[in-house]
Amino acid sequence: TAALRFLLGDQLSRNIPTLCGLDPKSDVVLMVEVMEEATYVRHHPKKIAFVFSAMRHFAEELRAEGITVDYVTLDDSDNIGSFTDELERAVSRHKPERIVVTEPGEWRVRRMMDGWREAMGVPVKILDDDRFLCRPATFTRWANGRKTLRMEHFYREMRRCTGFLMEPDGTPAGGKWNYDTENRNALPEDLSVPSHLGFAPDATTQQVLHLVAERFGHHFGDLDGFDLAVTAADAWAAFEHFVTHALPSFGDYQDAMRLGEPVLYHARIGAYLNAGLLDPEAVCGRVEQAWRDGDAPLNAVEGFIRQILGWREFIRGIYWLKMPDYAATNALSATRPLPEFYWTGETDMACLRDCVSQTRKQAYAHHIQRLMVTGNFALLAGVDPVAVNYWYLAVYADAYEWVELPNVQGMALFADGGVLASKPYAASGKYIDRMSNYCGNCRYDVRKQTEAEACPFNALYWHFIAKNREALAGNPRMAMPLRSLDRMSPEKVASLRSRARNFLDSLKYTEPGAW
Ligand code: FAD
Ligand code: DLZ
Ligand code: SF4
Repeated sequence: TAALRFLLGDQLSRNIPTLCGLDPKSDVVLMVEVMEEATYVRHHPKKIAFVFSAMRHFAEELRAEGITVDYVTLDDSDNIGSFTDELERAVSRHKPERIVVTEPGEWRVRRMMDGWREAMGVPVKILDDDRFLCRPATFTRWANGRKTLRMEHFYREMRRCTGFLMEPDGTPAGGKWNYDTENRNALPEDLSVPSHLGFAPDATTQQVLHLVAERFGHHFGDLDGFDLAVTAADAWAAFEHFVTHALPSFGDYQDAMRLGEPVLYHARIGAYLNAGLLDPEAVCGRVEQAWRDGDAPLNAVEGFIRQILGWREFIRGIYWLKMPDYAATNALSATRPLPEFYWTGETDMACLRDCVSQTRKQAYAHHIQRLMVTGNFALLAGVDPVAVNYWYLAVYADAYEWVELPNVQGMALFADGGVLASKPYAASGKYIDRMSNYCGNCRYDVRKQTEAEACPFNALYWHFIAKNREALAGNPRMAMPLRSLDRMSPEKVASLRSRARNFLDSLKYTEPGAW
């Protein structure tokens, strides 16, 4: 064998650098299902099934082109369970002249890869992952010398250099860079939401579902009802369905939540993008085309492109700029264990119950649910970032550390002290009530503050502001809540804080490692 081309489970793109210049006569593509990747956190069974099935389908597509794929399944009796061990075994099988890989998404795996250069006894070529629109080195150059790193500045640079939604004279389409002020509507009660395209499992997926049920059935999450796309063609069909049916209202209802409706006007393509089944540039191009064809308004299209060209790329840039120290930041000294209801869904708080239960069923929640319900609660309650990160990395089908960690550490928990966000996204029950119909279906009363039946988010919010007042005092964007706190009577503050403490004391908690 000339080149052994090692392809990871989130690199399922035909144009991945690993496969560039492949010679079917002399090269072998290696793909491995390994216990280490399936259990470094206890992933949701739907996520494992998605990755394995997408890997198997991708291998079949390569074989159909006449490429030799050496595919090691999880239940292969010789499988020794880790990337490094399986690569070593493959090297002794194929005796390649060189190994070719593309840099991985995670720091953890990057460290392994750096070790391969010595361990494998053959040259290892680690290629840049050019499926992203901004390379880590370019991001570092952009970041160097800036006092603060803000997505909005980065995003404008990205718009300029890619040309997405730009007029020929270099101005942004429609005259504004950002239409977010038009994107914060609550969902009218009588509005029926669009359907989303799901896919019945084929024979390959059914085999995988069987394997996953047997090996990982004890992980948090339901396996039944699996309907994710597992090929690039189906992922694109799901995305096209979104473009036709949901994109036109994506902007208007981006922040809305409704009981029992997990997806609303979102695309549900995170898992497809992150595994390589969809290409971010193609997705942005298709959405821009919908606007140029008059099929979707600019506020929706700009809002959607900003999520991918702006947020997704910015988040990845922060990850590689700040790792490995970033994972250990804890600016607000949060130490509480994770409440048990994150794993059981057993709570009287209707918002949290809905978000956890749909997460268990579908390995999915949309951004505002992740940020303003489960994330906000963890922030206000002062849950240890390590425990919160474990949960987010395990439960979502689109979770890989490069994108999960900055979103949790920086956006939801403010654990990085403001590297990523200019203020903590802390909110009382009022925000959840404005953006959802949860509160009307809840045992707690969102208008009450300190009574036993009062919405816990209200007291927790003021408890959080009071507890972290020193850490937040220098932040101009926190001046308003801090002033409101100062205007409250000491008795009011004391009763809010005691309500918060009593509520937190009444919860059950999980110890690390319990899941
Ligand atoms: P849509 O709302 O339809 O948006 C389209 C796409 O934009 C998404 O698929 C995603 O690729 C991109 N996008 C949107 N927001 C972000 C963001 N903040 N960061 C990066 N990309 C973004 N996203 C992940 O892909 N993996 C994660 O593990 C993950 N963990 C998160 C944890 C927390 C606490 C928060 C607040 C956000 C997290 N996100 C994560 C970002 C975002 O919530 C998801 O990308 C989104 O909900 C996926 O659903 P969708 O495809 O329907 O998104
Ligand atoms: C997420 C995942 C899982 C569950 N299993 C595998 C696997 O068995 N084999 C594989 O190649 N990749 C898997 N992945 C994706 C990897 O964890 C991912 O490639 C690394 O985290 C680098 O981002
Ligand atoms: Fe959530 Fe409070 Fe509303 Fe209940 S009342 S759904 S706990 S925000």
